[in-house]
Amino acid sequence: MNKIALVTGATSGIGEACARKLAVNGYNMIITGRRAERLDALAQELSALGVGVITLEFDVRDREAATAAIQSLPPEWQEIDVLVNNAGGALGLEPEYEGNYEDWDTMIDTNIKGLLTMTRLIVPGMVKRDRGHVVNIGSVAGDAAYANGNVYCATKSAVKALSDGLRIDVAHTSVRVTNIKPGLVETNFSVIRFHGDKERADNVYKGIQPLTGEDIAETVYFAVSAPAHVQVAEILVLATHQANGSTIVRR
Ligand code: NDP
Ligand code: 8X3
Repeated sequence: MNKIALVTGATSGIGEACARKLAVNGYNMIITGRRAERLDALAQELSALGVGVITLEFDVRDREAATAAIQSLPPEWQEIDVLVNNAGGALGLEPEYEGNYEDWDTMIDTNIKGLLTMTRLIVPGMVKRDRGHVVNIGSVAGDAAYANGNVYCATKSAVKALSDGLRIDVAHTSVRVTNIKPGLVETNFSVIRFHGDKERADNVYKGIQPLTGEDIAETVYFAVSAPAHVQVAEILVLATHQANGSTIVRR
């Protein structure tokens, strides 16, 4: 059987592009997300490439659902080689002292606790098999806070800490851990951040050529396809006229 990759949040943006990139390169795919119809459409497309595909519809914030989903996999599909912890996002862009409690909870529960749940479910098998790769999708936002980014930036700092911590905890095995830290990537990210305000979302990418989900998938695959003795610990990928989370030159 080909190697198996599981991508969370494969229904859109970076996750969808990662699923395509891995499938094109022969991985059997487990694609997850909350929107079943989008998972089904992607499954059809990837199956046509000749790889096996399983869709799992669950919310990464729901530990019981995540556990049941992983346990529902046929035994040979539970031997996951690559876990891409991608599901996540931002909600709101306000001063910390004016933020919305619900938005905070959603970001913390998804970006930190959801990622941890998936790690806890899948990494024990990797450790046992002495083989595997965890790719966490962090962000430039985790390197330094930017104005009004507060809680989102904190969740991505947590992704960095959790990636670094996991790398230490599996260092006695051949399991590798990579934190990919994208800058501005044009996906559905900003539409969700601004609660559906498309015009405000479009403004985020005005005057600068943003990255695409495919650009990030390339970096994920670079890390995953490196020789077994090479552990790509982190990759920071920015748009060309972006210097960090705050400095973006629009022309
Ligand atoms: P999108 O909004 O396009 O995609 C987000 C994906 O996450 C969707 O597939 C969505 O699936 C999934 N998701 C969100 N919440 C949940 C949940 N509770 N349970 C399961 N799946 C969930 O955004 P991106 O592709 O841009 O974002 C992907 C990751 O990349 C995020 O972690 C984001 O923080 C990070 N990132 C994005 C950057 C950008 O500029 N776009 C830059 C740096 C990092 P569904 O709705 O079907 O559940
Ligand atoms: C997403 C990139 O700069 O909007 O993590 O936070 S940014």
